[in-house]
Amino acid sequence: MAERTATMWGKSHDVTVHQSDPFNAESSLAVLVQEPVTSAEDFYVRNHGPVPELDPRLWRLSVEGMVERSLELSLEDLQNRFEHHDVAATLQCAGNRRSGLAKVHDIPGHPWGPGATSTATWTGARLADVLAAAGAESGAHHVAFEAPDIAPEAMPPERFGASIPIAKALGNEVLLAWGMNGHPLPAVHGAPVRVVVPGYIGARSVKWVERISVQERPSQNFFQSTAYRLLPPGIDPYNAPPGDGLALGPLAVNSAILTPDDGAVLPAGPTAVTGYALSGDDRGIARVDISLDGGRSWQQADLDEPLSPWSWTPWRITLDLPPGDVEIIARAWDTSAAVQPEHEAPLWNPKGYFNNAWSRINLTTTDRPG
Ligand SMILES: Nc1nc2c(c(=O)[nH]1)N[C@H]1C(S)=C(S)[C@@H](COP(=O)(O)O)O[C@H]1N2
Ligand SMILES: [Mo]
Repeated sequence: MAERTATMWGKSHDVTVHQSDPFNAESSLAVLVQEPVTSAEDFYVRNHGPVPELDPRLWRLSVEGMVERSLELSLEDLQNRFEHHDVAATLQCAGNRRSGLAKVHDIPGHPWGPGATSTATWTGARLADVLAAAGAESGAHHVAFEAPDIAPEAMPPERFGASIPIAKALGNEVLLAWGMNGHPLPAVHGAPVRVVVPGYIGARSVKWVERISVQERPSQNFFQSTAYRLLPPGIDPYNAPPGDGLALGPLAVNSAILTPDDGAVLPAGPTAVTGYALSGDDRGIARVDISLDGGRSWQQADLDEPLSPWSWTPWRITLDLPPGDVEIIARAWDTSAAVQPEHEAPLWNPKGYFNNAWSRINLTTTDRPG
């Protein structure tokens, strides 16, 4: 069943399906490491409701609120009236690595590993250009997005929405994207047009966007006011009122070990270890440290040049693994000198967001042959 749904949405057999309906799937770690850009068939999917299958000829985008001129744009308008831009950007769900937090204490929601993240080259118009055409008024502080998919988890059920501060919305990196890796956006990723907000949690990159509103306050939508908020421990995540906790925006510095697999059995000796590192907003990755002795000593991984300031930094290192049980630890530093914290327990929060504790895998090595 899960396999069938994955194929239905154009996904490869390598993705891990967490839910068939709504469709939610995590990328394979071994596949993520192979290319700096993730193919559409291997890109993770996070849906809160059924995928709306929209006719691109009938789709319209309205731009309204605190603007001098409201706009109603067809896909042709968007493509003909505005310059086209390509941005390589990583999307990452705020729930990425939730499974690690759930081991500390129960958390409702999909037990995502480190594969709720992927990178694509997005093609579209700059949100800033569209806002300039509408003429945002002074006094506007937020830009809200709304899509037609109805999420049953909101009470009462509600369309998916989000907002970002206007300063972010005016950044050159924020796109209204119709293309993904040189192809039209697939339905499951938001066709005909989605917002791409690089450096922010994935939830702000609203798929199937059809309404943009320039406003004084953040969106009142469930996914801005109630979900995707970091709550203090001790709060019931099902009954927290709107406005509780802090609304998540820019991602925290994070990394993951992609290969070898956690739990692998392999020969001792020189072994290639690979992963990704990513930070929030316009912060880059400065360093990735690797430890084989629980964090007493560290060596530095080699960093690949990221495709853009908005995409992850793949890293690699060859480690001489001793025979026996081995734990490999990775931690990333970003360009603001923020570093991943050691433990998951102090990061625990009722909805399981922002697990950026040190990444760890445990291996068993067998004696070198001969
Ligand atoms: N309309 C709409 N947009 C959405 C969502 C959704 O459920 N509906 N999920 C969000 C979340 S939580 C994430 S992490 C990203 C995932 O994007 P992807 O499915 O293209 O990987 O889309 C975001 N945009
Ligand atoms: Mo997400």
